[in-house]
Order: sequence, then C-alpha cells, then structure tokens
Amino acid sequence: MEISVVLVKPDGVQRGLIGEVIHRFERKGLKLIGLKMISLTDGILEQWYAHHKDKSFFGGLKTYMKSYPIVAILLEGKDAVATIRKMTGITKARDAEPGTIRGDFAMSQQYNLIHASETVEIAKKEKDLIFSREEIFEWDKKDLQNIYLEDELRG
Ligand code: 3AN
Repeated sequence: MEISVVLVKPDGVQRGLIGEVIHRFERKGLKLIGLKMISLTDGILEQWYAHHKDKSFFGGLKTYMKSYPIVAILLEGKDAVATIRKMTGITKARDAEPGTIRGDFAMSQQYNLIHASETVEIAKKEKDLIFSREEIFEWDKKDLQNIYLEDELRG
C-alpha cells in the first residue's frame, strides 16, 4: 500500500475545512495513519518546496504557510498518491474540476486549501519531515475487505 501526505493549509484551517477534508478521504476508503496540527518552519518549508526555491512566489508561499498552523494527515491506500491528487484538483483552484476539494471550496492559485504529495518518493520524504515513528499508527482497519478485493489487498 502507498502512503501520501495531505496538509490542510492555513487557509483551510482558517475556513473551518479540516473536518471536510478528512471526511472526504475517510469516505473514499483511505486509511488514516497519522494526524497532527503543527506550525511550519522555514527549515521544513525550504525542504518541502525545494523545487520552488527560485520562483518569484517562493517568499510569499513561505510567509503564507507559516501564517497559521496547518493540519498534517498521513493516509494509506492502494495507489494513494494518484488517487489523492485526483481528489485534490489542480493548483489554480478556480479552474479545478467540481467534485475535487479545490474545485468545490477554493478560488486561488496560492490559497488552494490543501497540499497532496506529488509522487511516491516525495510522499516518503514529506512523511519523514513531519511525522516521527511514534506518530504513525499501523492499526488493523476491519473494513478493508469491503473496500478492496483480496488480490488488491495483497498487491
Ligand atoms: P500543487 O500544490 O498543486 O502540487 P505546486 O507544487 O506547483 O502545486 O505548488 C505548491 C504551492 O505553491 C501551491 N499549492 C500553491 O499554494 C503555491 N503556488 C503554486 N503556484 C503558484 C503561483 N503561481 N503563485 C502563487 N502561489 C503558487
């Protein structure tokens, strides 16, 4: 099973959408294995958004991501990274498909409510930046048999 990291960003926290975001991923059938509220630091953000460090919006992005606490969510599921990206919608939220989280709740290119890991490798890096070993829970979710075929669970 893959893991993926979702952040409810400062605008999502301010707008009271933490529960809505968690609700959508839970109902989809993804397994919640980590959850915490934290304040991001320059140190974390410089690693998190290393690919954006030369962009004109990087300074503003860091200031925004530090403006209020965020909620970090660690999810597990088959093809979790691609599935969660699809449910998130594209970066420019006002153009995001209705039915996606950004498409349903946001208008901005920067204030687009949530972050979702882009690849399996990036998800691992992001997990290690935010969650300690003790903050990750490998619990036995009893309804996985109703969510996946036996073959899918093994694969
Ligand atoms: P995504 O979150 O859709 O994977 P990225 O990785 O391209 O998008 O960008 C990371 C974050 O940087 C976005 N979620 C958004 O908050 C911000 N961002 C991206 N592009 C812009 C832009 N042109 N102007 C301002 N902020 C931006």
